[in-house]
Amino acid sequence: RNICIIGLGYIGLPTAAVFADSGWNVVGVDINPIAVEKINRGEIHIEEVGLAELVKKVAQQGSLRAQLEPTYADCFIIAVPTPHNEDHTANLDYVISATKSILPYIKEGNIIIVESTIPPRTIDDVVAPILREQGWNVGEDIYLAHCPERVLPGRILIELVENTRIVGGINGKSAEKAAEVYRSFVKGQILLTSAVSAEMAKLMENTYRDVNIALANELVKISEHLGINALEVIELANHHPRVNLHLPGPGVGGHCLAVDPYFIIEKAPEQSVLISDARQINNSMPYFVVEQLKKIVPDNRSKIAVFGLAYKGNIDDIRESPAMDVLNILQQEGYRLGIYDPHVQQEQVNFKLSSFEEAISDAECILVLTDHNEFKSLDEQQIINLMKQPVIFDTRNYVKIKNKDKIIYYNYGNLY
Ligand code: SAJ
Repeated sequence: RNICIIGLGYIGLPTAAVFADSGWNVVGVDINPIAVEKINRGEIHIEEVGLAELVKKVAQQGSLRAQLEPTYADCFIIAVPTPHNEDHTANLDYVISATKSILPYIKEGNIIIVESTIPPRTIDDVVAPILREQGWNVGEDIYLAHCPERVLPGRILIELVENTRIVGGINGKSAEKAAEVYRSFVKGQILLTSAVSAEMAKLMENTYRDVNIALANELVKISEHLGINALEVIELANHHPRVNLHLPGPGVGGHCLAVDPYFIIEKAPEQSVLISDARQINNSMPYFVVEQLKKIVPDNRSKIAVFGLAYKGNIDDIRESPAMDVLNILQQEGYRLGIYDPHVQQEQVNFKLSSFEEAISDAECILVLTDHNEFKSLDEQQIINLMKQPVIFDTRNYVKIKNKDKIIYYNYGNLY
């Protein structure tokens, strides 16, 4: 059986490799000629655990081949990015052009699957009409479904196989046909539904997390105002069997949680009150962090050591990272900065990164913004020796301090 996968990025390439390893003859399509050449040589252009070995294997055995243009196949999978516009609305240009690119190759009986994250009703209102314009009776002559990806970077190859998969068809027959495709390798459950429910379920998973984090962040603001230890409150409340307050922090980053809720808001702005407020609360956290820091270090001629740029721990991804916002605000306030992130490379940013020692030298506060493993236990002797005053403000409640008598430690539990 032949499958053609459009988009060979973080989702498309692992998906293509897994299909190629499960008995399918796979053609991967990407507009990037460097990616195409590399994959055909059995190499990869992105980093993901286990992917290099798998791509090498399937490229060598000939079951995965990459090219710049689509070709005839039994099934087409669209896995292109959905960037967002300035006003946070979804930019569907890639999804639309990918759909149009396969039109000349579609034959009766083909299955077309969109994996890209899309606003609710996109399959019904945007993708299906493009196919209908070509004269296809969608759902009868050809089948159309949305099967959102929900894998976690670093565990993609495992989660692709083991996670539950949502398969949303434009009609029941389409869902059934698309589910058959995934049954070739998915060990998790396959849940059949409508396209619009699949679109909404994917977005709500990330929105659920975003709203819950906003609740925790709001608790921190309330507690700071009233003189309450927010972290203790979370600890206590979470002993209740049906309560799971999330972790507060400097804000919410990444290209999923900080982006996907807007795809719901754009379609139903008047109804999305809570979702929209949650976004605002999380977006306000970098300002809150700087306000608190100003109480600790009021003199803006001081040096601050900023620890962590990545949007979460142990990754190098700085997309939508709240740490970048904190950095900008601190710069506007006039503070001198030493910036340290052991996971981020100098080429990724247009300002200078420092070593641990450089960053803390002469600094009056270490501001922890990311929960990297390296920050759990810091070299306290160096902190005591090199800093102007040994103070830490830990927005993640992550650092463990041994010399409690020598180092002043603030987190969201003792802001008052
Ligand atoms: N964060 C908090 N407090 C928390 C949990 C997270 O402040 O209690 C912050 C993190 O620091 C980070 C942001 O939220 O800045 C997002 O991190 P995350 O680990 O929650 O999620 P992502 O964006 O790395 O991946 C999510 C996952 N979705 C869910 O867990 C529902 C993943 O399974 C999805 O595949 C991915 O989005 C996606 O591609 O949509």
